[in-house]
Amino acid sequence: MNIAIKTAEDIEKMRIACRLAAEVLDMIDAHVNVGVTTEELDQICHDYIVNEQHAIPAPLNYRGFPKSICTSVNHQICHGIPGNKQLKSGDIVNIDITVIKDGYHGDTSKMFCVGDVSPHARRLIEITRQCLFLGIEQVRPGAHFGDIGHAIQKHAESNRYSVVREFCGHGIGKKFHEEPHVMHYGKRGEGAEMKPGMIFTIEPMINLGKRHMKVLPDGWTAVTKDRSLSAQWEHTILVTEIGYDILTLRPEEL
Ligand code: EYF
Ligand code: CO
Ligand code: CO
Repeated sequence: MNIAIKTAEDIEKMRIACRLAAEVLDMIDAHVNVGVTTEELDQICHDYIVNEQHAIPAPLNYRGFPKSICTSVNHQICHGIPGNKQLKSGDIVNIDITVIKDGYHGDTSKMFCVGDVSPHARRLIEITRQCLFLGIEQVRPGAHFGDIGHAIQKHAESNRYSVVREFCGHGIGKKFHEEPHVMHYGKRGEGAEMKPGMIFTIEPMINLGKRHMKVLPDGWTAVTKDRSLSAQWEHTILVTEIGYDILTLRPEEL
């Protein structure tokens, strides 16, 4: 496995791309309301990225993906295509943003609650957020990628949830997806060793029911086979000399 060690110049450019991606999530927050369509959210993000940030929405046309953001609602796990269905009270939605600025990618996602969301859905969202941060806390030079997966799987399963296996975090930089594959399940000490200058995403997808998924006939949207709710959060992480830096951290998370 060849995991890139980013140069100081790469890291500075990654910081900018990641900050822009985080700012799109902050901006879209006010628009995620009952009655809005995910297509409208896509258009607002697209215009903001292109016209205000002078950046490029990475998903658009990536491997043929038709939109600028991914919007995954309720039992949709990831890669939901924005469409003309209105959000309704009680929906939970993941918005996943990747921007390209000056040739570098920043990738982050968060969960939004629409109107009155049930306690069991809120609990899934919160445990999934904790899974992300428990994974992030494993990051330091000398740690193994399996440590991340182990921490996430342990927390999800001890709360009687399941971890989606088919999708993983990924190295990121000048390319949207680079080595390594960052699994959200696994054993401590397995996998490559982390080194300062590596940059990758952690993006656990956690289901309220069983872990199994299928892809809808649209060819993109992954959903839970048992139609149980699914949640996901994502950050882009830099391995530093002493630990980690969350490049996509938002002010609300400080
Ligand atoms: C051919 C896509 C390709 N893939 C990954 C392409 O890392 C991501 N989010 O954190 C991520 C986002 C997108 C993405 C947006 C579009 N694609 C999707 C589904 C299947 C597939 O296989
Ligand atoms: Co993403
Ligand atoms: Co990603």
